Amino acid sequence: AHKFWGTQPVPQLGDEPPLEDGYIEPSKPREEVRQDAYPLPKDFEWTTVDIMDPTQNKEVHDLLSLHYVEDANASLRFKYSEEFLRWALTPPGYFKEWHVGVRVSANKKLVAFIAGVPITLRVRGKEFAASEVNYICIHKKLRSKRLAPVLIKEVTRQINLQGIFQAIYTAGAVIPTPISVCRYYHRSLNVPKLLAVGFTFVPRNSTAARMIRMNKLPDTPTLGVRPMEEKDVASVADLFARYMKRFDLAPLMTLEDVRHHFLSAQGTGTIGDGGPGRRVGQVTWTYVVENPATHKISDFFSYYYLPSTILHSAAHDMVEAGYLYYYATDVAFEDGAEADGRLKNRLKTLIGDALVIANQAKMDVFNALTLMDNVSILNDLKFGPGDANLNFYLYNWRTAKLAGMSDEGDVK
Ligand code: YNC
Ligand code: MG
Repeated sequence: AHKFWGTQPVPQLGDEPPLEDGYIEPSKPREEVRQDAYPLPKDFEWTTVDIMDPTQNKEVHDLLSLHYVEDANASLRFKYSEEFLRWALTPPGYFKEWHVGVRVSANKKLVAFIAGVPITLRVRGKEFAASEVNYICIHKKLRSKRLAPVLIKEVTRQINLQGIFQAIYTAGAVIPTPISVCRYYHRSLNVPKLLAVGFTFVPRNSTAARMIRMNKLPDTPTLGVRPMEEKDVASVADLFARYMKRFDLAPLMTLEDVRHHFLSAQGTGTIGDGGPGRRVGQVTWTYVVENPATHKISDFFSYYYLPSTILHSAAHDMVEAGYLYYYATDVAFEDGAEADGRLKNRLKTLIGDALVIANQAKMDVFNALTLMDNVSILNDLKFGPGDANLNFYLYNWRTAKLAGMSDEGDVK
């Protein structure tokens, strides 16, 4: 049934769980990787997108703004900012050649895109260099013409040319074969606006006033959090590495990676310059708790700002959304902290503070997936389940289904 995915080195539906983790196809020396680009339909040509060039950055932004992911009812569409795309596509060691575009030959209009970035993964006990592939987008007028497989093969070729033969990717679409399925959860912040645009509804047994009261947040965080600074990079990197050992699938980050992912997209100027609680061009909010005695970072959280365009509401044109990114706490390493609920309580306070900071930055809603330790705190922090799932995939790597991220129906 999957004309393309049936040909790719991914576990096929119905495959037995593997006896041992590892690649599906062996890596090839560079000279054995296909050297010429895959053919495109006539009238189209490949382009390497230079995301650091403001004009090309805006071309990708504009393509995605009109043609990227929508929710099931086509009422919202992700609107990645130019700053977000520049940040997401330029981690340390990125390759420009992995940012693959398709243009109309006649007028050079950008009509399709796909991107990879380098990442180091640990899956269970094994660590390997991989790529993270995202942002596949085809202009609506060019859909269902089997262009997606060509884009995927071309980005794979570019990645292979750099000696990388594994990838991780996520999608709402179900294809062969998810290693895990997560559900989106939403925490309302700006209840009147979410009601006005139909993102949430007043249940029969409630009122708008009661919903506003229920979702009200304190004005100030509970823990002494402050924005992460350059001096925190080593301490955050160490805490992050230790905390991520809790999970079967995690990225490994160098100091440069930590600086990029948590510090480099905090915008310019001081908080407030970009509107309440925001710097100009701010994409991520990373906050830390510093131990006053040791000056080590005991906790941190990070979230990113990804608005969506509202496709048919007269009242508002955007939903301002924060997405929970990574976090960690030292409490996880205290004896018995998981068993006696101390870890859960600390995470509730820490992510509760993320909600306060996101509310100050005028986010309308705060989103999280059922991964990491999120499931333990989502209900208490008044997140509710959404309609959408996010499927996780590995390319050319076998491993059994991952526990730790909740499967459908398994969400507590
Ligand atoms: C998808 N999202 O099954 P079969 S998430 C992967 N990811 O192939 P056509 C997808 N494959 O089943 P269209 C996919 N969606 O026949 C569809 N497919 O084997 C498969 N939407 O191609 C599909 N962005 O060109 C089928 O479909 C084949 O014109 C059909 O294009 C699809 O970025 C798409 O949702 C998604 O722009 C581009 O609908 C288009 O419909 C679109 O006829 C709106 O394609 C935007 C959107 C998806 C966001 C994402 C993750 C991408 C992962 C790609 C796979 C990477 C593999 C790893 C590379 C290895 C590197 C190494 C080493
Ligand atoms: Mg197509």
